[in-house]
Amino acid sequence: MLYDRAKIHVEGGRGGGGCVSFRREAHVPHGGPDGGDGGRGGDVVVECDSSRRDLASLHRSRHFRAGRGGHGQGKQRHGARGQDRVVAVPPGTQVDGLDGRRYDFVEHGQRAVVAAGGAGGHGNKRFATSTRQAPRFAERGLEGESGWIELRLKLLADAGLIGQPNAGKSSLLATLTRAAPKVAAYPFTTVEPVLGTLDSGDRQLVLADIPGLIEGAAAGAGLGHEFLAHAERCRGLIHMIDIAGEDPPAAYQAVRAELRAYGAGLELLPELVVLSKRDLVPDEDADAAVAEWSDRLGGDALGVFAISSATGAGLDELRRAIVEAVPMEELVAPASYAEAEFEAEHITYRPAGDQGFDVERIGDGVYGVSGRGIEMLLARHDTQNPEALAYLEQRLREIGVIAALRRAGFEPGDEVRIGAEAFELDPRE
Ligand SMILES: Nc1nc2c(ncn2[C@@H]2O[C@H](COP(=O)(O)OP(=O)(O)OP(=O)(O)O)[C@@H](O)[C@H]2O)c(=O)[nH]1
Ligand SMILES: [Mg+2]
Repeated sequence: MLYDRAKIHVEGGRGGGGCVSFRREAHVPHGGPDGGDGGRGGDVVVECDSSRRDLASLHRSRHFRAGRGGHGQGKQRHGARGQDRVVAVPPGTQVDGLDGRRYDFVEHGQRAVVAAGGAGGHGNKRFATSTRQAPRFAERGLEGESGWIELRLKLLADAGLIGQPNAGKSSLLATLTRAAPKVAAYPFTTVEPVLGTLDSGDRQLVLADIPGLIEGAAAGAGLGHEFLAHAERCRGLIHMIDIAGEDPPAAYQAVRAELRAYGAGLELLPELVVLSKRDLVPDEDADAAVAEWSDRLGGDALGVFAISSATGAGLDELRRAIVEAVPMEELVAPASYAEAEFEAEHITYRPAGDQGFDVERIGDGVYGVSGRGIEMLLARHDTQNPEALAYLEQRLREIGVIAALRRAGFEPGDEVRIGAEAFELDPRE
C-alpha cells in the first residue's frame, strides 16, 4: 500500500527561562545581577530524503516535538538551544505549513522549518537599570509554534499512463519496464499508482501507472480521481484506449473530460495516444484506426500508436516515441506547478509586528486586555513575583495600556485579565 497522505502534529520547543542570579565574590557585599538568558527552543524541520518512498512512517508516529531550550544560569551563562526534530519525507512531498505556506520537496536535502521553537527568556542581568540595580526577576521562555500539518506525496514520474479500467495500462508498464503490476481481466485491478523505469540506453524515464478513470470520476465514480495528483508532476501523458473496446472515441472523451474536471491543468500536458490490444483486431483495422485517430486529433496529440502488450507489436516504435515526446529539460507543466514552487527559506517567527491591543470592561472591577504583543509580554513574566509585576506595570504604561484602562474606567486595585493571567494592578504614578 502506498501511503500518499499524512497528518502530523508538530511542536517547536519551548524557550528556556532566563535566570535570576547575583554575583557572589569574596569581599563584595552586593554583587550585581548575572543571570543568563534561556536558550531558544528547537525547530521541527521537514527534510527531503531520497531514500524514503512514501509517508508510511508518519502514520506510525504522528507527533513531532522539538527539544526545549536550556535555562539560563548564573555567571551570565546562557541556556543551550533546543534540539531540532527532523521529519524525513520522500521527494515529491508537498506540505501545507501552519502559516498556510506550501512547500514542495523535490530534491534530497531540501529543508523547511514547519514549527519554530520559542524564544528564550532574558536573564535578570538584562533588567538592571540605574534605578533597579538588583532585579529579582527574569523572563520565561515562550512556547514554540505548534499545530497539525498535512503532507501529500505526489509521485515524481516523467510520464503517466492514463485511461479507462482494463485498457491495458498495467500490461504496458510490465512490458516496457521491470515493474510487475497486477494485471487482470476485470476493471480497477490497479488501485494505487505503480512506478516503473523505462531504460532507453542513454536515458531513464519513470512511468507511473495510474488507476483507471471512468466518467464521473471527479464526482467519486469508480475509484474517484484523487490519484491524479500523482500525474500532476508528469511531463507527458500516455493515454491508452482499448482498440477492441465498445466505443473507443467515447472512452477517450470520457477520460479527457475527467482530466479537465480534475482542475490542475493535466489536460494541457502533451499526450501520446495508444490504441491497445491490437492483436484482437485484424492488422488492417489497427492501421486504419491509427490513421483515423491521427486525423481526428490532429495537433491535440503528439502521436497515435497501435500496440499489443501480448505480442509485442508496435512496442519498439512506442518506446522511441515516449523517449522523444517527454522533454528532458523543458517543462510543459500544468498551471498549478508554478504556484507550488519550493521555498526553503527559514521562516522566522515574528511576534506580531503590530503593537495593537484592545481594552474591554468585562464586569465590575474586571478589565480584559487582548492583543498578541501584550499577551506575549504577559506569557514571559510571573505575575506572582512583585518585582516582575512592577516591571510589567512599567511596560504596560509605556505601551499605553494603563492609559487605555483608565479611559475605560479602571481604578487602582481592579483586576486585569490578559490571556490566561488574572492579576491586580495598582498603578500609582
Ligand atoms: N489480448 C490482449 N489482452 C491484453 C493486452 N493488454 C492487456 N490485456 C488484457 O486486458 C486486461 C486488462 O489489462 P490491465 O493491464 O490490467 O489493464 P489496466 O488498464 O491496467 O486496468 P485497471 O488496472 O483495471 O485500470 C487483462 O486481462 C490483460 O491480460 C493486449 O495487448 N492484448
Ligand atoms: Mg492496471
